[in-house]
This record gives sequence, C-alpha cells and structure tokens, in this order.
Amino acid sequence: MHADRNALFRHLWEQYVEVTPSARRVHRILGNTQDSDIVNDHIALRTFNLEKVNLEKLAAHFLALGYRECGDYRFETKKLRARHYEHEDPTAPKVFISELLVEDLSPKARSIIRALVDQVDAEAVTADNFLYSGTHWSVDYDSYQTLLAESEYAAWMAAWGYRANHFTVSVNHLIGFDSVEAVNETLKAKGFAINSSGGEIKGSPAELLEQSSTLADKAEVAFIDRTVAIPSCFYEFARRYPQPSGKLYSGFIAASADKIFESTNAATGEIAQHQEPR
Ligand code: OOG
Ligand code: NI
Repeated sequence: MHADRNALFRHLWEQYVEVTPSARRVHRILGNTQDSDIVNDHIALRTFNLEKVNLEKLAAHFLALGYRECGDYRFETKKLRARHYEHEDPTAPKVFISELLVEDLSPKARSIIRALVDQVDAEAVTADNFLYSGTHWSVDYDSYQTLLAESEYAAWMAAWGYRANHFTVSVNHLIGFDSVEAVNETLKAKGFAINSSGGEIKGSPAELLEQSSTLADKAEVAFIDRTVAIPSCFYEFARRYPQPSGKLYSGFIAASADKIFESTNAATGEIAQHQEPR
C-alpha cells in the first residue's frame, strides 16, 4: 500500500497517459500549461469480483490513505457493482471503483476470467504498485473476442488490467470554460470524439452533476498470438452543483455512470474514425 497519496496519483497518471495520449492534448486545449493546473475530480478503476482481486482489495489501498466508503451503485444490465470513495481533504480526487459480477456471465466467459485471475500472485494485490500494475496474466486474442461478445467491460479488463480507466477534469475549476457543453464543443472542433451514448451530456443541474467524456483512445495490446490496437482509456469532464447546504454534490449518478462505462466501447459508424486532433 502507498503511504503517499500524491505519489499514487502521479504513478496512475503516468501509466494512464502512456496509452491515452489525447489526455495531454486536452490539457493544452483547456488552456493550461501544466498537468497540475487541472483539478482532477475523480479517477475510476475496474476489476472482477473474484475474491483475490475484488473491489474491496482495490479499495483497501485508498482506505489506507484515509479515504472513506461513500456511495454504492448497481448496473444490472452490465452486471456491475460499484462504490465511490472520498477523502476529508477536499483537494483529494474522488475514487470510483467497479467490479464485474463474474458469476452472472456464461460458463465460458467465467472460466476465461477465472484462468486470468488464477495467474495473479495474491501478494501483488497489496503491493504499493498494484493499482497501476496492468495485467498479471497473458491472454490470447480469441479469449478477448469471446469476452468482448458478452461484456465489453470484461474484455477491457482482460486487455488492460489494473490502471486508472479515466481521469476527470473538474469543469468547476476551469478558468476558460464555464460549462460541460463549452468543453465538448471546443474538443469536437479540434477533432476529438465525444461519447454520445445517452446524449453527449449526462445528468443535469437538477441532479447536481453533469458529465461528458471522450471516446477512449486506441493503443496496442500484445495478446499471446498477436498485437492489436484496441480502445484504451478516456478522459471525463464533470461539473458539480451545490447542494442546499452550499457544499458541492460529491456523489455519482448511476444512470449517467451506466453510459460513461461505454466510453471504452469500440466506436461504430460515423464516429469510428477517431481523428488525430490538429
Ligand atoms: C466508470 C464509469 C462511471 C462516472 O463518473 O460515473 C464513471 C468506468 O468506466 O469504469 O466514471
Ligand atoms: Ni467517471
């Protein structure tokens, strides 16, 4: 477990931008010269609900840093469960951790996932670097495709493993942009693809949270039998509104999260061409 929160987030960020080069360009476009000028609202991590690597195992790393357990979420169709974690230090990013309910998948998918998790050394899970350690298994392209047909989340996990699935720009803290819509329009004009599942903006001021996200970049994964470029990680934008107490809402909205998950789906139709921003 890390003793240093800033070091943990720095490692997560470095691993993330390696496969998400658009994140650096987004920073530049949003008018900041340094990564640290952008306030990170939250990160998200994914896992399987198998005992050795389940949500609680990931959460333990944050509890050790003084985070506490907050919201609890269910995604029936996607067969996911999630929790979010907050720190009393308001400058600490929130953390959203989900897990795939493996027992709800087909026997075939289940056995592929069990075989992956069997390759994880239990001691690696509590090591300092676990949350940014990537995969602990090798997987062939056929198994990836089998998982993809049933659960995009399962396939993403098999390919990418332990890493921040996204970072999130706090729109509240941007100087040059006062809305999620303004961020979206600027990025689209520069050639970035915005996830439009459920509308480009998820949530509303009434729900106290508005969110949007890019579609994931593509990066190469070395499967056992071949190397293929597949969706990697994405960038999210969040604007929070004050509660009656005056404090900004700090939770997540399940219906919006359900659509944000789809940011790692392979793009289809017109948006298939993720343009290189100029
Ligand atoms: C997490 C999706 C949910 C949010 O802010 O609601 C989410 C994921 O894609 O792993 O990040
Ligand atoms: Ni998010």
